[in-house]
Amino acid sequence: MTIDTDQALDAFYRDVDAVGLAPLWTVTGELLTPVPRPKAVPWLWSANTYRPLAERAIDLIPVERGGERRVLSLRNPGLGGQPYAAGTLWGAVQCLGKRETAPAHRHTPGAIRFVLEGEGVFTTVNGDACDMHPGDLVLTPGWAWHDHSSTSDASMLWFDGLDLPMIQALDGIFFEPHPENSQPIEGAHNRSVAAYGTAEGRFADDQVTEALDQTASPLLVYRWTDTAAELDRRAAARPDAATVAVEYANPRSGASVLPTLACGMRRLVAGRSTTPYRRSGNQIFVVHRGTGHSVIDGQRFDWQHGDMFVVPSWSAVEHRAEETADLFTLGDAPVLRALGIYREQTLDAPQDVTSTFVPQ
Ligand code: GTQ
Ligand code: FE2
Repeated sequence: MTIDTDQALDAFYRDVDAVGLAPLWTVTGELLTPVPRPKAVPWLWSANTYRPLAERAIDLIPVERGGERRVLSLRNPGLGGQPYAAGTLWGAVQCLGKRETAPAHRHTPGAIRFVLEGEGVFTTVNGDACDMHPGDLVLTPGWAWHDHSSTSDASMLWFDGLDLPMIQALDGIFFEPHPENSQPIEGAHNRSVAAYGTAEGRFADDQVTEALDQTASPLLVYRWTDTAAELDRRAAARPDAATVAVEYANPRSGASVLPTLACGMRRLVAGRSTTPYRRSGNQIFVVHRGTGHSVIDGQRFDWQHGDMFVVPSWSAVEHRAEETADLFTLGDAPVLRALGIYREQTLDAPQDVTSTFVPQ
């Protein structure tokens, strides 16, 4: 190219930039990648690390209006300091000390709780007080009033999953505090369990494939005892399987528990490796029971009860339990499915392990 053309090009790019335009052709390869390139990286937060910090937070930090919740969020180091576990998913540890109440509020992001340890807390969701026990899944759908109250002398820990970053990306965040610290409770506790707790269709296969349901499941609590019984049944029916899984389903429609979020539980038989796969959409895993490891994009992540790890979109993943394990999973696949862009792939061979993750 001649000097004239070089100068003309430089001037052109300056003029384009100066008026708030950007050329696509210089960034096409970064924008239209052959496969998803999530900024979030595979990562693990160990219970041994977060548990003592949660206990210190209980001693140091009151739960008050404004702050609203005593929550430590999973901050993925790939996301440049944003407090998100993955590009679309919020993951966190929430703790409540004895006899405390986290004030009532509502917001457009939907939330799910998976209980890690402790007893005596209930979450009130639009007037229905939902008792929480370890292994239970509790839903707080978008725009539902919710507050958490401890009735015991022990503290309690649970995992929070929200679609907050997704709703944030859509510029759809609305938030409102309730006029009272705790909302009124209507009738007996666990009304949604009384109405739907034994409903057909509250557990679906590995992944729900129904069309999007714009409403959340009317069943707000999925008890661990029921989930465990369902997994036992599935494992008994498939004695040769290395893994069985359920997805928690909306018993009314067969869709995912929330319009944006899918929750599941995967049981891993000790000493058997699962088939490696990739899926579009992000996933957070919470280890409910057992020990083992997962290989994510060639990196080995060892885990035990209470550990949480992220499998970003299109990362290759396979699992292996040392002791029979149950892994709770949270994912955004319902959104990709609703938009017709969901993809998955089974890989032919186990991954080569090239490194081992060292938890912080
Ligand atoms: O418990 O209401 O982890 O509003 C983040 C935002 C929990 C909650 C979180 C929330 C909550
Ligand atoms: Fe909330």
